[in-house]
Amino acid sequence: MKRRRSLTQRVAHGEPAERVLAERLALLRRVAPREGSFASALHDERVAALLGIALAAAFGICFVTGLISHFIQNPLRIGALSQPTGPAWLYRVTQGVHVVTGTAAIPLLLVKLWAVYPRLFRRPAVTSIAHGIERVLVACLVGGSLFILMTGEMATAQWVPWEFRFRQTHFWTSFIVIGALVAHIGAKLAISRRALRRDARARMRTEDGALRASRPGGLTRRGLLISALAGAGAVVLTTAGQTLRPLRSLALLAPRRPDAGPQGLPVNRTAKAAGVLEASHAGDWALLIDGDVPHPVRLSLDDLRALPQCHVTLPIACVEGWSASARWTGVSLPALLRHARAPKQARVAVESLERAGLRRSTLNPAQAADADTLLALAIDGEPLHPDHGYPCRLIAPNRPGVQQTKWVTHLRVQA
Ligand SMILES: Nc1nc2c(c(=O)[nH]1)N[C@H]1C(S)=C(S)[C@@H](COP(=O)(O)O)O[C@H]1N2
Ligand SMILES: [Mo]
Repeated sequence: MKRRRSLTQRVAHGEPAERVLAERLALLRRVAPREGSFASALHDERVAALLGIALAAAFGICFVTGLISHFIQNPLRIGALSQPTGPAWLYRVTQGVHVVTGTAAIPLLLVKLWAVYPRLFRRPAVTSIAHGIERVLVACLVGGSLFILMTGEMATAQWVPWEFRFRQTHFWTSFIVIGALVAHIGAKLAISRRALRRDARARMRTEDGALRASRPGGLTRRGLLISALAGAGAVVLTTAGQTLRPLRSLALLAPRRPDAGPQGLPVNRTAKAAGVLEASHAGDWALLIDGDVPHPVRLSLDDLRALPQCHVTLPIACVEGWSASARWTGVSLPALLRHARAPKQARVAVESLERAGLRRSTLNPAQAADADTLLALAIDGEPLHPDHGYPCRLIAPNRPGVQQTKWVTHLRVQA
């Protein structure tokens, strides 16, 4: 039997290279998959449309809650308008919902991509300029969604092997994704409507017309849709426990349970890891209040304990999506500022003993003036555990956890 020659051998034997290549391309074209090669009835417009509706809802909620969370953390300063300090629970809710809906979108997106991937093989790939633009937008939508959901998940698990700044990248990519999503919905509206209506009619005619499986006994379209939604529901149930205490025992997928930690509260960074264990327990620890004040003050821990104590119930709400409420006792910040005769409407930089990492955060004038903003000394009447910020930590309404500075030692007033 004659052995088949390789392309290079044939060319070396004098065959024209164009002919050899053209033959090979023709062969590839014959064996390459095309849209029609995927016989499953599950790769279907109605399935794609219904999954699209579920995904658009998840993405929409995730985007809006993400924006609110972003502007709570990074307030827009418009004239004299200051970010409101309430409602106290707002960031907890927006960030909790943001992380849960983003996570639930993952199974929906994967099933949707599986349902539509045969369209990658539709030929011709591009039929007009408008169609070309639509394809590019779909590529942005798919790439952006996969990127934003995967890196978001990794960030909640504190697995950050990249160099870029997560929050900015996450924020800007979300506009690309939502922009491409809106354009995609616009482009597919007519087809989806038709698919949804057509099926309703077909179902009236034949009992099982719309529910047909690709193979007898195989997965039906309804089965696929129910599985995708059940997958998303299972993700919600097994992550929401990181912020909803009653569901905490189900929080299998969540990196945190809201009650696991000293004093019944999770710890993001321990005193040891922050390198402050010694300094926070030193006898000469003091709180310094200075900056733009006529009367800088230095208070020992006993001085702080001797001041009137307030009690507030406020959550620690981490950007990673977990949150937990606690009853805090300490000195209210406006009272401390009055002690130093700080001007009204001042911003206050709150600085930690920690030298690297999250060593300071800033209170805007409204937050600094809010009586519920405390330098907390105790949780549930017990002195703060070293990992929760002993001897004192900031706790203020409607702030992301990263801004609730622990091991505070210095308040710098900025008029
Ligand atoms: N000085 C300092 N304060 C900090 C942190 C930190 O690493 N260093 N972590 C912050 C983050 S990200 C969160 S979510 C909360 C967690 O508070 P907890 O450990 O008392 O629950 O503390 C915040 N305060
Ligand atoms: Mo956090």
